[in-house]
Amino acid sequence: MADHGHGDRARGFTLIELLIVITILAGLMAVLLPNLWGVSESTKETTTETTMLRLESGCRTFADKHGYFPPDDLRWPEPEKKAQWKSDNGQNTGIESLVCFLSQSRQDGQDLGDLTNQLVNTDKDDHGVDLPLLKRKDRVEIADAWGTPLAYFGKFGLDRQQTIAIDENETTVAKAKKRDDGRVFGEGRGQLLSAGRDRIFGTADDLVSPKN
Ligand SMILES: [Ca+2]
Ligand SMILES: [Ca+2]
Ligand SMILES: [Ca+2]
Repeated sequence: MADHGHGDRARGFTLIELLIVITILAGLMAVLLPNLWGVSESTKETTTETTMLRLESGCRTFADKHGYFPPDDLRWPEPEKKAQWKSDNGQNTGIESLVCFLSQSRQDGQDLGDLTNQLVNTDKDDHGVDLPLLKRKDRVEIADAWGTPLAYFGKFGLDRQQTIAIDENETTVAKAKKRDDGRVFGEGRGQLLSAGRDRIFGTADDLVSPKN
């Protein structure tokens, strides 16, 4: 009987110890996980903003050379220049157009070839011809760090909503983000917009460039 009682106490003690350990671990996770989550989310924000700044600088280089900002409709504004590529399916057109125009020459734009992880093609379309710098036919767009294609509104397209393909089966609509005074960010230049961590356009976590 005595042994039996001792055994019960030993088992009970082990269970209590186990519970304490579980409680401590749960407490640690509750403290640490949101921090780790927060760090990775802010890293993604930084990555996305860096990409947008780079595209913005590409836009300025392009504008210095051509006298206008890259179009968001895959059409050359100069009537004598005729696009060699196919017309678009109406999805991701703004950002596809930006990639296309920045990729025409290194002097006029930016070689985006090293953005491998961010070059996506969620609407699975193609140009029909190779882009000069990227040397690929698929009509790629640039995604933010959460995998949603960025929206690019050109100078004359800031009041036009765009259809963005989240993936092959889901599309959403993006509108240029407005400042508190009701004017759009990037007025007179153009705007880049990320849907942010919630992957929904038009919510508070959206990232915009330029910031004025
Ligand atoms: Ca498209
Ligand atoms: Ca595409
Ligand atoms: Ca959002």
